[in-house]
Amino acid sequence: MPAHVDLHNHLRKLRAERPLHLTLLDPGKSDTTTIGSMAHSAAQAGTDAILVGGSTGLSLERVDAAVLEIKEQTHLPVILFPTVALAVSTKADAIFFMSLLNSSERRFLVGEQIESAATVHRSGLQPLSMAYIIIEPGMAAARVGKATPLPRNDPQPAVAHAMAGELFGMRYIYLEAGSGANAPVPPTLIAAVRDAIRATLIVGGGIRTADAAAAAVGAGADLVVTGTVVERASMIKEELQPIIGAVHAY
Ligand code: 1GP
Repeated sequence: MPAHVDLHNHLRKLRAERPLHLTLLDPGKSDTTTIGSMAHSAAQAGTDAILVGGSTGLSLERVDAAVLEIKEQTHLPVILFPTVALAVSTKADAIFFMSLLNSSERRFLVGEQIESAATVHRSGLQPLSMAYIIIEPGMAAARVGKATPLPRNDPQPAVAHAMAGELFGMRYIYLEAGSGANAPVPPTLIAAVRDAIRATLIVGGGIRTADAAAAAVGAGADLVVTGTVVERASMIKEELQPIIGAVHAY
């Protein structure tokens, strides 16, 4: 996507028409060529943007190479979804500049962010401020981020975290069940958070079917993220299309 485009505005305009689907690609799990072909297929299936990130095995070299390859293979916006400052690639269009609100470690609340701030400032990466909130089961994101996942059957803690994120001025709130979760964030929890905030609501983790994607947008998600479904698919375009279709159809 052209460098001068305001991605926040672009997403906002698209969202005014329909919810959005984002594909998460993890350079810690897949090599550069595989990432490129996954991005190509996801673009053909109609995804709206590519997120690049992961919890383990990331280096700047791997993230840079992945971003460049995605840009080679697609015209989609590329947004970094970083865990650590050292993996902040300046080749992307934007960065979810995020705080893991239920982490018990300063490093994931503000430390990595302080470390990467000068790079982000210099880079031309568009910062998209985000409150990252991990819900049970949480998976590697919770383990690596030193977060006790919030309960999935009691919406109140998640609502309070989301409200705090919005009061901080964060424009995006991400409810994360963790990559590979056996169940996604429950629709009742999504709906409770939706009712409490006006910020753009992102939901991901454990969404692998069109029904699950439809349930997330039906409950109020603006953006739905899937990752594992692409990594595991034998025919990415065919398997991703119904999920994206369910998101776009709402
Ligand atoms: C993880 O929410 C994302 O950060 C995606 O999760 O891999 O389970 O789709 P899945």
